[in-house]
Amino acid sequence: MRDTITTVTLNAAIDKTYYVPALVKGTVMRATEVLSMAGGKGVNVARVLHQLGHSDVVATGFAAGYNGRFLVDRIRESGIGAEFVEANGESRLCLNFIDAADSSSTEILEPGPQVEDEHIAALKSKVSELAQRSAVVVLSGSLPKGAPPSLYAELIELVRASGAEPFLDTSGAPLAQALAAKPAFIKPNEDEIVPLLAGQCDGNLFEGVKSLSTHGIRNVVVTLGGDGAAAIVDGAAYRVTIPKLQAVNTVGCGDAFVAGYAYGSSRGWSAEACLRHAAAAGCANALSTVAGDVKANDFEALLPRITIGEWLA
Ligand code: TA6
Repeated sequence: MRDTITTVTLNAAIDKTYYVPALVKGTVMRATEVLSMAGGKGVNVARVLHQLGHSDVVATGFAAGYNGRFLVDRIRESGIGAEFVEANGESRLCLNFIDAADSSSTEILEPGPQVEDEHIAALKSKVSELAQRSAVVVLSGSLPKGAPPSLYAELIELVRASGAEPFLDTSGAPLAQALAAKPAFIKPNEDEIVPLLAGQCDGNLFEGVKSLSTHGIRNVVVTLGGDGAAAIVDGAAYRVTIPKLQAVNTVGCGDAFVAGYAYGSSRGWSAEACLRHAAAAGCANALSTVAGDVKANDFEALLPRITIGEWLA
């Protein structure tokens, strides 16, 4: 029985969240609170898995320079294994400005360091090694400069060859290229899936998701923000409804959703149970001040408020 869940963050970051009284372009604003966390989508997934009670979590990816050392130290301090490949330059900062007036979030995401062929080769062998003891390997986020758009497809093949389930959460060209490698799970939001379906299925979301599912992707979930999610898992269609919430910070909700799903999937749970756990984690993240953070009491209170029904075409 494999207990490890590995997360791969190729473009890890320090996530900085600035709370400002009102965000007004072209003015000087003073932050009332600033929070810094180890981040990037896969790191957030790792943290939430650990908070949900999965003790054997390892985070890998590229880490560079002073920022890379900061984030590896923070990950280890939180009880998560960190086995990053060192790259040149500096890991990036991702900035999130939360406007207290309307709780809206404005993000500025740096492009990240340049990675070279030798780093990519080292990363591939690290992912293969970790996948051999993992139930699930979650691949998340954008690619750093120098990484080919085919990299996720190559990693999916490696993960599958090592006997683990490859989960993928990315967008744009890296997602489009990775679909042919048939990840076990994808979670685009509506904006991310529409370009993938351009010219197909007459823009019909249900038909689009169904076509991805019939092409060998076992778990296709589309997150719909405050409207919950829709999914096709092993051919069965589900509609996930979530409660109305007073969100504090919605950045990282998708990562928490992936963590909840991986938690259930690694335990062999039903699609309904995985979706419920995922949606409760995603909602709980919205109640925290920082990205990729789920408080146990919020999560427990939200679980019974998630409804899983049938998704009707
Ligand atoms: O999902 C939220 C978030 O993880 C932020 O914390 C930030 O680090 C960002 O996404 C990075 O996304 P990207 O797609 O650029 O890798």
